[in-house]
Amino acid sequence: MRRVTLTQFLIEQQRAGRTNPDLRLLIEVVARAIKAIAVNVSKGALAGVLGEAGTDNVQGEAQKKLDVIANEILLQANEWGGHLAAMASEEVEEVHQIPFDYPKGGYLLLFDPLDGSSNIDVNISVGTIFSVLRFPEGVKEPNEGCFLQPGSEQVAAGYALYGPSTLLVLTVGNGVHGFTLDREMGSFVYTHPFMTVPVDTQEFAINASNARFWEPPVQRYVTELQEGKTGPRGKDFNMRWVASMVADVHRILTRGGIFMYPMDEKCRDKGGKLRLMYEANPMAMIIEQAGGAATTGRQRILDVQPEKLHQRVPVILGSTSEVERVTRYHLEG
Ligand code: FBP
Repeated sequence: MRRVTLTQFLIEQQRAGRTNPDLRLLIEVVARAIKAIAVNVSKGALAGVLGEAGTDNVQGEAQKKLDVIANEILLQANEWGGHLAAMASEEVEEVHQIPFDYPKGGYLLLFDPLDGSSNIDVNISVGTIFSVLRFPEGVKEPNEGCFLQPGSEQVAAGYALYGPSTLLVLTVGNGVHGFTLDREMGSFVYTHPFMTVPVDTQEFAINASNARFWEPPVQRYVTELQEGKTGPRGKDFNMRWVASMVADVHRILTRGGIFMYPMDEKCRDKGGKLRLMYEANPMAMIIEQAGGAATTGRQRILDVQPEKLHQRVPVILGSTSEVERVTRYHLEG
């Protein structure tokens, strides 16, 4: 089979009118940054990049050294790229402005530089998640308000998975496509065309240690899954929880499943656990582009009107039939 690189794939998308030169070049800059992050992640203790950084992020969470390194790599690469008006990162409180002496562009980039931080020091897969929005016309200075667009306004979304192999999974609104990093060539090679989420599944992912905090609809749904053949579902379900959203979502994109980080009494005061703008929205766009569904339990995630850059939301996504069932349980109250 002809090996197609990410660059060739994006040029073909552009020729087909599905993307434009600026967005294509922006995605290539992000992909280059991801390759640099992959090198750091794979070096681990050899490069002294494991462990705590000794600082906290905007969410008040202790930062890992790799959180800071990955964040710096993405900021520096994209500041220089010339395709952005501004950026937003899980690790930075304010909107990150492009230095005055660098060229600016028509897009806004949002990212979680290193997702699954709790798994870094134990060598379990982690990732990077990104989302691209248009910079609103007529606005002079980029500010937080520019970013507060519903997920349905995203023009591109993707994630990198730093696992046994490094993968880049991407959508520009024409299906979901996966690329594997060929370390010898130093290029991402097109290996997973038109990834789709099977409609049905017998696999669910949730942090069961939070069970006592769940709302009744989730209690009911998970209990029925655990009852399996002996219960109303009449079939057995298996559970998986990597605690790296990227790894759990990639499994679902590959073989189906449902991922849940629902509202519960432990995270209610924060509005949920996962962040809307650079975790839930990009993953929801990818899952929907792959034929799946993504809700908060009560609303389609891509329809949520953002109010704050770092706001959190409940997340339920994956195989349509299961997402629709647990959402129905929420709406039945
Ligand atoms: P960050 O690591 O980027 O803060 O992401 C949050 C996250 O690690 C998700 O990747 C994952 O799904 C979830 O938190 C795991 O939560 P828990 O520790 O409750 O299992």
